[in-house]
Amino acid sequence: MMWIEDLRQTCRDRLIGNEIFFFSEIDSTNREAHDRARGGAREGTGAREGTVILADFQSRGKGRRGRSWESPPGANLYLSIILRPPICSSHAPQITLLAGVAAARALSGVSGLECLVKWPNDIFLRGKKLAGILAEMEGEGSKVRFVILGIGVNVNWRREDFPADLGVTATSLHAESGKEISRAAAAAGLFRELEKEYTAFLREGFSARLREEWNRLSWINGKQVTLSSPEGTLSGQALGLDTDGALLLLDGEGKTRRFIAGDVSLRRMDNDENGTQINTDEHRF
Ligand code: BT5
Repeated sequence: MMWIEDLRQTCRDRLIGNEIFFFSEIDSTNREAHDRARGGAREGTGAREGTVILADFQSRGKGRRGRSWESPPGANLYLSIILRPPICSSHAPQITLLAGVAAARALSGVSGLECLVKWPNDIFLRGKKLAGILAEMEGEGSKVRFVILGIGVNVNWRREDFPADLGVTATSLHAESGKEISRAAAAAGLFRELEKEYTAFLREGFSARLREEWNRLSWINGKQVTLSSPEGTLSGQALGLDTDGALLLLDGEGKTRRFIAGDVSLRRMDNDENGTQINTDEHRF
């Protein structure tokens, strides 16, 4: 496909996208990236950092917790990036947050529309899900061996082609702008912003600047949300990120509560600006 060649040209001197493996059809780019990151016994250490697996169609696109990602051909971006950050496993979830900031910025840039982050792994546009992030880590002791950063973006998906169950909750750049958007340009912008945030993260860790940027782009800050975690559910006002990336919530008694690693889910019961009700989203940080 032509657009892959354009993308390869744009990214050939960069860290992210230096090597791009393209599949017209695959089960899941995260699965493929995982296998390549591990490498076979004979290949030694596995694929290098920044390697991208990109597909036109996924037959078993993955969401979190066994959920699936709708991945029709010819319209969208499904990609996975191999990262090898020298960090503690406990900090790996911060990569989802930095990727959210990078993706929101890149997708706003390419579409001219306001794309926002929703804790911990969604990109929202006009109150609907535009993109999802699935970061899967493999550890070695307490350190990260590699992270597979998977991102699915609805780019040129026509609204009339959405499956019925996503009709209300999902959107695409085309559905909101009415314009065909170049997948090569969207991917190139995404890789550029990701590389910027990722290299800053390697230098500075999860910095105050990154946290403020996330908060500025947050779709939920200031809103009433309900979070479900293994300890139960809690409704409150989303205050934004704590210094480590945990979500802060102001409960009914005026106490600030932290939500961090483990099985945290988020449920929104109030109506968003468009009057759509979204009450079954689940999230794990
Ligand atoms: C996510 O999961 O949002 C992570 C999605 C990651 C997909 C990428 S594509 C490239 C890479 N390779 C993979 O195999 N996966 C990654 P989660 O937060 O669990 O959300 C999943 C839920 O989003 C589903 O249960 C649906 O409700 C909804 N959904 C499914 N497909 C969608 C789509 N194309 N657009 C918007 N929402 C969708």
